[in-house]
Amino acid sequence: MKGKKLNLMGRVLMGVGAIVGSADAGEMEVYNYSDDLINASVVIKNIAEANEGFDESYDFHYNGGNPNKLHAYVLNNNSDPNTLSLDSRGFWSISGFDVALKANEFIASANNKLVIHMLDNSGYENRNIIAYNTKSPEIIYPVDKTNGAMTWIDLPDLVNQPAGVYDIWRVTPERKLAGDISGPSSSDGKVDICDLATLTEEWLCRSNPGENYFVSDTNLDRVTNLKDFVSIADTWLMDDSAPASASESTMDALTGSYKEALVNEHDKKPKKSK
Ligand SMILES: [Ca+2]
Ligand SMILES: [Ca+2]
Repeated sequence: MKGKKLNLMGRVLMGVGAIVGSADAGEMEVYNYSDDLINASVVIKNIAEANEGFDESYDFHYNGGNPNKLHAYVLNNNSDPNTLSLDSRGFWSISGFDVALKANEFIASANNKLVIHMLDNSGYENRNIIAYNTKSPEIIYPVDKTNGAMTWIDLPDLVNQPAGVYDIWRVTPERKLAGDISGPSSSDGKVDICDLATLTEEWLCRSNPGENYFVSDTNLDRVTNLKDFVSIADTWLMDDSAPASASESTMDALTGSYKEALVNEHDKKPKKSK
């Protein structure tokens, strides 16, 4: 019962946070940049009310009139793909924006950079913004979250580049702590009973492609289950402002015993019934 009360309070706080924060959404502009050519860019935002997929209110399709040799847009898997020049997600969303870099026509020679301009970092307090080329996701580029900062990533020169998409970069506002799913707006930098309560409330909930993810779906597989519990367990009692290693011990015991219990469940010999 106590857990349920906490849970409801958490949801109310989240709702209030969403309303308060609706005018303060994070915003970045991502440039397909070259010193040698006119540049192209796309805007990506997190807005409290926005949907995971395309929504009329917050997303805009590319108008088709781009005269530039370079183009950048967000791939949209929900509607009219390849054309979003502004893509928005809910404040709480941790799903990545796939930015396509495209040559509109043959390019004989030009240098090339990906530039991420932080226009408004509000709402990203407990996030790390990262970027990577989907061809080499193991190489992570941290994005400078300072308001007005520009993160420059050198790309190979374009040489005899045919027209078409030549790279797809993913820009993701990931949580600093994987289990930090609840807080006043989307998260609060701590992993505690409130996060566990949200997980409990959404346990085994599923979402469909194009719909918003449940906030507790930490690995974006569209179901809240043991894998998401592990995200909370692995970051239990951690605090952004505290050294990461200082708070692991308490939950280690719980995680350990929980995992052990699961293993034992498999290995357990059936008890004899009288
Ligand atoms: Ca939290
Ligand atoms: Ca999940």
